[in-house]
Amino acid sequence: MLLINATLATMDGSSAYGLVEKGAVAIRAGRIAWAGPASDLPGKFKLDESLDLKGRLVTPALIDCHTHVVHGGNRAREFEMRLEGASYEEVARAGGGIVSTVAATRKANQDELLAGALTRVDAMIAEGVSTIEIKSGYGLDIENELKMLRAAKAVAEHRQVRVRTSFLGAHAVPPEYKGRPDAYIDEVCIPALDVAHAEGLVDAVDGFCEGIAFSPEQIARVFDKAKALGIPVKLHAEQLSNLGGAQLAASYGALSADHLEYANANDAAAMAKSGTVAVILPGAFYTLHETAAPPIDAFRQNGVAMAVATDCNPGSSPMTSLLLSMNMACTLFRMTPEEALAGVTRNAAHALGLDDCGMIKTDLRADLAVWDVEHPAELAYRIGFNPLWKRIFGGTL
Ligand code: DI6
Ligand code: FE
Repeated sequence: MLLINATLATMDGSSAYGLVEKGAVAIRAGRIAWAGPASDLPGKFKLDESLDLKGRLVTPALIDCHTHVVHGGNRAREFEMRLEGASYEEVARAGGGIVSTVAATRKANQDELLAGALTRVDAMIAEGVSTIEIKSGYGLDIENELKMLRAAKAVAEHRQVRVRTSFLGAHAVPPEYKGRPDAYIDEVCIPALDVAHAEGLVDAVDGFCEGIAFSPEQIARVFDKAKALGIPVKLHAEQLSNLGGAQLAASYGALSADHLEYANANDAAAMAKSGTVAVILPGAFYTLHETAAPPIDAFRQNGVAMAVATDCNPGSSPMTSLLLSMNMACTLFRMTPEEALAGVTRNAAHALGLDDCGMIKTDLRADLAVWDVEHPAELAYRIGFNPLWKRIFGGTL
């Protein structure tokens, strides 16, 4: 297939948006065979079946690199409580919060979890998303963590989408281990990781390093296990306070550290050294009425790549719109529209350890989004509007 009469935002880092006016993209066998100005198109591609985009914008398909899209139930009641004055931490300590989603997730069977996730995944696909990271972390026992990961993998069998799974056994202490986080890590989390890995269910290992969750020492034990199994790590770090999670993640060469509202310039420097991507999650900042913004300037100055994701979860970010995340990243954190688009394409791919997507470039997967807009800044600029015209997944419209 040959796309002609297109504006391309290749996001290849060569110039602003990697913008190409009057561009063409040749697609063969699910890959990008050629992309550039139509005037430079090699003759052999001119014979391909062509699709006239009438000037529409083509970007890499979007990548949501941080989601909890598989979960049971919802937390609308907690939303009300927080509006009545309770804080996120107070709700969590009162047995609500993550633990209430754990109860609902344990109750659901794998098919029910899948069906719930698909409704949210469909909303993401409708906005041009081709790759979704999905975490476990609401099962918190071996069987239920496996059930979540199997449901996550099954998403890719039911929809035209790629899934990368992260094992998040160290998300919260379940009620049966209340007050015994170390025992939970040793008796449940690490053995669950072993079993899930043996079943091929784990692409990365994640954790929640926070006062209401796990300490850096406890996370380090899980990361040591991941390292022994050869699995890359990432971490929810400095979301509600600074416990040193970003530094810990960097010391393990983590793919990403995520949230980072309470991170500082030293954390940014450590992340730059280890090539750890900063995943910015404005949906959680917004939902929790957070006032501390992630240190975007420090990430910029240190050359830390920034990704943007929905954090789609029932508690702190009940959001499926990656386009809205981009808008929030700009308006709330003053990221540029170009940084926001890089954050859901090239840098989101990095955050998942993927090198075959996230840009429009020869040999990469032909995962593309075609938008009814004139300029790529429009994608982050609009609020609650979806200008997707068509999505191309693995070369298929
Ligand atoms: N940080 C978050 O924002 C989510 N998990 C995490 O570690 C929230 C999960 C939830 O509230 O259910
Ligand atoms: Fe999260």
